[in-house]
Amino acid sequence: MVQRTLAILKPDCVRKNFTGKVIDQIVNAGFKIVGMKMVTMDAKTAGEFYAVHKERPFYKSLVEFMSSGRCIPLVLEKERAIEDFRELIGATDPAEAESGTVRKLYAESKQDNIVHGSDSQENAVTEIHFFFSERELIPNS
Ligand code: IDP
Ligand code: MG
Repeated sequence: MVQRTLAILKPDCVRKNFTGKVIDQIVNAGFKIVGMKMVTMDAKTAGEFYAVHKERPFYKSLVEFMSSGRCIPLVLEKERAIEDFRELIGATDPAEAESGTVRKLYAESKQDNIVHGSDSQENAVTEIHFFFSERELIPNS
């Protein structure tokens, strides 16, 4: 089934100029980019995006990190996009990520881990709409 997932190139990715390399890896893995923008989230917005983690000890630091600079939300389309993108990026902690994954290649810590990927169909829909309106995602060729 063709699915859509939400990716975010996080502020560390943009700051370190890995944007081009990571997008190249995403496209080479067969994902079609159907939405892309650059945003800077304030703390309130970053906190809302990660609200599911608000009781976790790393939440405050995560919100500071995610609102520390520009990031790039992407809507990606592919067969099994959600699962395949999680595989492409690797484990949350780069020390545990498989070789060749985005996080293994570029991430420096469990928090500063370069990229976000939706973890379920339901969350993908919610997260896509967090950043993109329907009219920005009109299906085309
Ligand atoms: P995921 O991004 O692989 O889905 P989640 O558990 O959903 O990982 O956590 C969301 C984000 O919170 C991670 O990508 C990472 O930036 C940060 N994070 C998760 N666990 C930790 C931790 O133990 N310490 C610091 N930051 C963390
Ligand atoms: Mg997650």
